[in-house]
Amino acid sequence: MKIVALAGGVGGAKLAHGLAQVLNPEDLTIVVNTGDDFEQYGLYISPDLDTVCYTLADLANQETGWGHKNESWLVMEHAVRLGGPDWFKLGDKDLGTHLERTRRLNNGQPLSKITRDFCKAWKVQHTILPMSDQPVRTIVETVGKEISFQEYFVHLKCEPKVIGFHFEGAERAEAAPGVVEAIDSAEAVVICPSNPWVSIDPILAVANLRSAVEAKLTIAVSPIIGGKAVKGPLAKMFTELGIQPSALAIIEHYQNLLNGFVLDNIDQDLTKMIGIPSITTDTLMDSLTKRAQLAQAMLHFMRRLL
Ligand code: GDP
Ligand code: FO1
Repeated sequence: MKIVALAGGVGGAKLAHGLAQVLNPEDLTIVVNTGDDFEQYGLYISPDLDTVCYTLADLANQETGWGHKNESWLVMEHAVRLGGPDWFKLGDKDLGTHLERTRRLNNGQPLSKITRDFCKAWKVQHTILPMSDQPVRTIVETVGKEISFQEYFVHLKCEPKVIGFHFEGAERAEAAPGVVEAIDSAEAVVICPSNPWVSIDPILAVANLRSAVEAKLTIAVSPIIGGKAVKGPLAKMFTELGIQPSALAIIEHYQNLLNGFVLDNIDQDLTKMIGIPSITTDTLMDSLTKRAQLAQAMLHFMRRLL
């Protein structure tokens, strides 16, 4: 069964990893949010792309949820001692990724090609693509101020109250080479349990990507379990936007895009209020086995819907 998964960082990478355990390389393409990308120390950083690639390469730092495993911090320590910014931590191994990616970008290579080359070097067999080769930047709208994504998320620790989001450059951006082709030839699209506001919406803001998804059977997994986010500011964002955080709010968010929905066993009571086919299962991916089990349950569900 050919699948395209749309993914952000932490939640997206976990399900993408599960899907990679149960699908052959030619049957899975993971399209990753690049709205979080920014420059620090003159280097191009693509956090979600790196989280997904490192996770599938078994190089991810499990403790932080971002960055490279077995990390050391010598370069950053020296730079900070000289007055460099310290709020965004770049480990030594991770810096190697950013250095080489920035070098290639400066030589005119597109992000999608660089990602393909890096995945080959990391022996990642499934296809990982950035949503676009053109810049799309998530801007967080807060009272009286618009804030760039990493400034909001990492520097300000998600403290400002959000009133909305927009995605600079999305109207001009096109899906990266291979993205629309992968969606067109897939049997289904999986929206990973990523943050809908700042991980999935930037992907869907790329017009030709969204219209390709609209033509497909599309299934989402709820990133909200029992009214709470597993990690990160998602529940806080919903509340600040005047919406009660719940799995139902996720369905509402994706409106007419979904043909099926996966929610946690804990939220069993909500299923009678869902107007589309749904399954409940254990969606908390706190082990490698549980990532694969959730992916397998989704495949069964999607086969039933096709
Ligand atoms: P980010 O870009 O690093 O913020 O990562 P994502 O947007 O991909 O994922 C963040 C979302 O993943 C949060 O809203 C979490 O609630 C959700 N999440 C993280 N781990 C899990 C999990 O094991 N199961 C489910 N259902 N959601 C998860
Ligand atoms: N998140 C943090 O909360 N603090 C950091 O210092 C930090 C560094 C970092 C370095 C590389 C990378 O790829 C990601 C990093 N993140 C850090 C993750 C952060 O960028 C966000 O979790 C994502 O953008 C949200 O998807």
